[in-house]
Amino acid sequence: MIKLNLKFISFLLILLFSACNTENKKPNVIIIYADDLGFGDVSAYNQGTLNTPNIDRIANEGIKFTNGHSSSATCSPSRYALLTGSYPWRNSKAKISTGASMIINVDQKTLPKMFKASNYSTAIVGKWHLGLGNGQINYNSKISPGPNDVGFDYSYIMPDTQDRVPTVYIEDGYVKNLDSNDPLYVSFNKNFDNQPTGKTNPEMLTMKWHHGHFNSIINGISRIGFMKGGEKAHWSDVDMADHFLNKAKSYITQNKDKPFFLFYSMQQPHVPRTPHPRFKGKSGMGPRGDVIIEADWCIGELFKTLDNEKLLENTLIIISSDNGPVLNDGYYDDAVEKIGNHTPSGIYRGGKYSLFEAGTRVPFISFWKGVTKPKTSDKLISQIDLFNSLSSIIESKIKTSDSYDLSELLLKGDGKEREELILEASGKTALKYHNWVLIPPYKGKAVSTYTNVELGRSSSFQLYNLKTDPSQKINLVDQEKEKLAELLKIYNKVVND
Ligand code: NG6
Ligand code: CA
Repeated sequence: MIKLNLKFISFLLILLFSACNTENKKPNVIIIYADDLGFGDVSAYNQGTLNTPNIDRIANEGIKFTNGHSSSATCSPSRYALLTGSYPWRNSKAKISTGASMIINVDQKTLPKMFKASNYSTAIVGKWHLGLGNGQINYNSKISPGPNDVGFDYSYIMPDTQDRVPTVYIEDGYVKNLDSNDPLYVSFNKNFDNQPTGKTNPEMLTMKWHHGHFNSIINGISRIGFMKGGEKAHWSDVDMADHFLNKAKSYITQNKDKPFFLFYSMQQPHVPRTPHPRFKGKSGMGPRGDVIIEADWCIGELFKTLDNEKLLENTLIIISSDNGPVLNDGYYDDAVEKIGNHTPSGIYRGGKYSLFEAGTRVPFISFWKGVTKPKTSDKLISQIDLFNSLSSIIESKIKTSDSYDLSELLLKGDGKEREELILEASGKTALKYHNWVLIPPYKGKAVSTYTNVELGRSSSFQLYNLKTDPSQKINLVDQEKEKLAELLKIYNKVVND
C-alpha cells in the first residue's frame, strides 16, 4: 500500500513539474521583416486595394499598430536599429550598404545575442544587408565577420539586396553551392574581362533598368556591381521566395523543441521584383503587386508550419517592414503604370527615402495565440523598441539605452508608448513627438528625380500636427512658434545625447 502511494505521489510530482515547466517555457520569437512594404500595402490597414489575406488574418487576430515605425526610410539603417536596439544615425557606417564591411560591431549588443544569453537558438533566413567582412571579401573562403559573429547560430542569407551582386546565398559564412573550380569574383568599381553589362548588352535583359542597376547581368537582370564566376552558386530570382520559405520552415521544424528566435527577412517587394510564375499576374498591378501576394502566401505557409508543429501558443510573431514603399526603384517593371487606385503609402505623405511619415510608418503587427487579443493600437512604437521589449518578455536583463521597454504595448496593444522618436532618411533626421513632427531644414531636392518620392526636405523648418493633418499638408511653423521651440529643444537633446 505504502509502495503504491509512493508511486502515485511521484507520478503527481512529475505531472506538477512538467506543468510548471510548460508554463515557464519561454516563447519562440519570429520577426517577419518585409523589404519596402508600405503601410497601405497590407489590406488589414484598409488603405489600398491589394489583398493580403494571410497577413490580415494575423493582424486581425493580433495587435495591429497604426503608428509603428521603422527607424529609417532605408534598409541597412533600419536593420541595424532593429538588431542592435540603437539609433542608426549614431553610427556613421549605418548607411545603405553596397559590398561594405559589416556595420554591426562584433562587440555590440544585439537582439540575437540577447536571445542566446537566455539559451535560445537563433537564426536569420533572408536578406542581411548589414555588410560582411572587414574590407575586401574573398567569396571563395569563409566570409567573416558576418551574422554568425553577432549572435546568429545559423545564417542563410542574401548578402545585400536582390539588385546587388553577388547574386548568391551565403550559409554560415560560405557561399552556397560554390564550385572551387569556378571561383567567384566581385567588384563594385570595375568590370571583369568585358563581361556583359546592362549598358553594353541591353539585348540580354528580360527586365530593363531605369536608373542605376546597369552592371553585371545575371538571369537576364542587370544589377549594381560586377561579378564573375561562381556559376553554380547563382541564385534563381523567381525561386527566391520559396527558397527562403523552405529554409525558414525547416529551421522551425528542426528547432521546435527548444526556444528559438528566427529573423525571417523577406526580399519582397524590393527591386528587382521577380514573382514565381505561380504569382505572375495575380495582383493585376504588375510584378510589385504580384510579389506582395507571393510574400503574403509565404507568411501564410510559415503560419501553417507553426500550426502543424503546435507552436502557435508558444510563439510571438512580429510582422513589419524595413522602410516605406517606392514604385520605380530602378527597373521598368510597370509598378507606376499599373498601380491603379492602390495607395502603398496609404494616407501618408512620402515613401521610401522620405522624412515624411510614409518613409518609416510601416505595417507593424504582433501576434501570440492565446496571449494577444484582437486590437488596433495607435500608440507610438518603433522597431528600436523591440530590443528592450522582447528582452522583458523573455525575462532577460540585457537592455540598450535607445530602446524602450514597450512589452505591455506589444502584447496588449495598450500601456506605455514612446513619447519621442527620431526618424532618419539618408542620414537626415527629424523628430516625432506625440502628434507633432518637426523636420529641420535640409539642402537637396524636395522630390527625388528618379523615384519621384517626396523626400521631406525643405530649406526651412517644417512642423506638422498629425492629429489634424495626418497627410502633412499644412506647415505650422509660422503659427506654432512655441511648439517649434519646444520640439527643437527635444530634438537637440536626443540627437546630442
Ligand atoms: C539605392 C538603389 C535602389 C535600392 C536602394 C537600397 C540605385 C539607383 N538605387 O541606391 O534601387 O537598391 O539603394 O534599398 O542604385 S534598401 O531598401 O535596401 O535600402
Ligand atoms: Ca528596404
